[in-house]
Amino acid sequence: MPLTQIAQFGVNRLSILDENGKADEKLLPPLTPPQLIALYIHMLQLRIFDDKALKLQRQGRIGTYASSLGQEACTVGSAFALKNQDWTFPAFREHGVFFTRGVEMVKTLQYWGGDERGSDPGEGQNCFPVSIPVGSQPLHAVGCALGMKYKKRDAVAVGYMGDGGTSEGEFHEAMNAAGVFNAPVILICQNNQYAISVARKNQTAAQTLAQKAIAYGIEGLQVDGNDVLACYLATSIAREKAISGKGPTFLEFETYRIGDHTTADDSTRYRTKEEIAAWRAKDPIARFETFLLAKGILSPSLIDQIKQEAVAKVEKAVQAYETMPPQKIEDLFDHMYAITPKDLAEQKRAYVGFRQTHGKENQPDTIGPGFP
Ligand SMILES: Cc1ncc(C[n+]2csc(CCOP(=O)(O)OP(=O)(O)O)c2C)c(N)n1
Repeated sequence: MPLTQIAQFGVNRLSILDENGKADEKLLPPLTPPQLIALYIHMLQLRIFDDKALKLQRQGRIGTYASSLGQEACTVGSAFALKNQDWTFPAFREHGVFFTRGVEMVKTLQYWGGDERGSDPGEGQNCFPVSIPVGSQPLHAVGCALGMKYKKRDAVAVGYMGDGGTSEGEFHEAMNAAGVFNAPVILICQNNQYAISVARKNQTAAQTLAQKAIAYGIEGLQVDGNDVLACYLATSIAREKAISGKGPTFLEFETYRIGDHTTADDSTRYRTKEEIAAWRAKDPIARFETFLLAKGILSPSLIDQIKQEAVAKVEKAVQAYETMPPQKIEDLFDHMYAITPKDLAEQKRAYVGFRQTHGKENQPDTIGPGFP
């Protein structure tokens, strides 16, 4: 029996804007100047929000926080390609998805401040809350996509994860189910090169993460994750494909986490200054700004105005967060399920009973924003 090659595969990479902000004109997505400016505004607002959130954490005004510094193009670009009826399933570094889809910034502050109400995105927002278990989001997204397919909805589901998420069993179950059942789903991996201190090369022996799709019979594409136009275009094409019944796509957005994993991490223990500097030079906002300036879509005075407005918006969200009436402790039990299961109802009854028996002196009625 001869050894015969029976299949051949390749992995493509999409990049539109280079590191100097020069675009491959043939690949430019059909976005109008106001849409391009909106993309820029979203990225800048996210960066300013991140900066403020880190300071709030250091001052004890929110809890642990996961920064998305350097990854703005991934979340903003992909979310900008979605429609209101689509569903998103974020991990914990996707604040940009919430903001771009119109969820108020105060919700993200509440979430990281330990206020359960921050997990409710508000009326009409098809955004699932943060899901902390690594790699859980793809399964949630595939399940939702299959539900929508069954109900013949004109919508897609998008599940986000990090590079570490692609090593979890759930990721592989989700990819398999997505392929077999032709789910209208887009799975997006923000490959920011590290899962806390585990470097990408110690995470998997695969040459790319995009190629993981091949094994499941679905399309995988690597995208320059610091190029907002590429992130937008790849997601738009994947969306069209899913909506027209042509199935799922797995997108690897190759990017870099400039900050620490969270405010509880010290990345100087496992990364070099040189590596961070090399990625800073690929900054997604700077290159897009250069592109927009060269096209005459942005001007220095407009940039100043956008910055000022972004700072004001973030400050307003902080004020709303810090002046909000505190949540009732009982609320913790109320927002998890549409119909409260028996054991959770029992926990709530036990808690309320405990407070009645032991008095209120050592038991606060409410949880305020921030941490004591
Ligand atoms: C199932 C599970 N195991 C471990 C953790 C602890 N943990 C939190 S974040 C993280 C690393 C995640 O890395 P990655 O998926 O690459 O996402 P990134 O933080 O880089 O955005 C780990 C191991 C967790 N949250 N869930």
